[in-house]
Amino acid sequence: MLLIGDGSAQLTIQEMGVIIREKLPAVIVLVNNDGYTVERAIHGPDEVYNDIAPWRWELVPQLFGAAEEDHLFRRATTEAELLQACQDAMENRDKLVFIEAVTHRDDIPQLLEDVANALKR
Ligand SMILES: Cc1ncc(C[n+]2csc(CCOP(=O)(O)OP(=O)(O)O)c2C)c(N)n1
Ligand SMILES: [Mg+2]
Repeated sequence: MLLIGDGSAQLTIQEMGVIIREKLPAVIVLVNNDGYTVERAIHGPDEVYNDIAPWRWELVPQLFGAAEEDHLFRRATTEAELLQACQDAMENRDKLVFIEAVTHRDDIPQLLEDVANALKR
């Protein structure tokens, strides 16, 4: 089970090829918040260096060789869709399940906001 950001995933995505080659029944939850949100919170909320290319995540398992019947892709933009995607993952334990959880660009936890404000001070 992997929980990963969209920015981090763009640096490490080739490991999905290993997951597919080894037929690992992984569940990957990718938080798509359109870039380096933790960095935006710390410095440069609208600077281009915190932007990333918008990838077509639904195509990525195929790119790395996953057969149609061996993987499941779900995009969740609401809590209900995320819960459904998790349900689908539980019912497909033999497959690679790739969930794109879409959140707002600037949706951050209170703790991160507090830390960022302390750093700015
Ligand atoms: C190899 C490498 N490059 C750069 C960084 C600096 N860095 C730390 S967090 C981060 C952004 C992470 O973005 P994302 O994975 O999308 O997470 P988010 O904060 O958006 O949830 C970057 C670039 C790093 N830790 N490692
Ligand atoms: Mg991100």
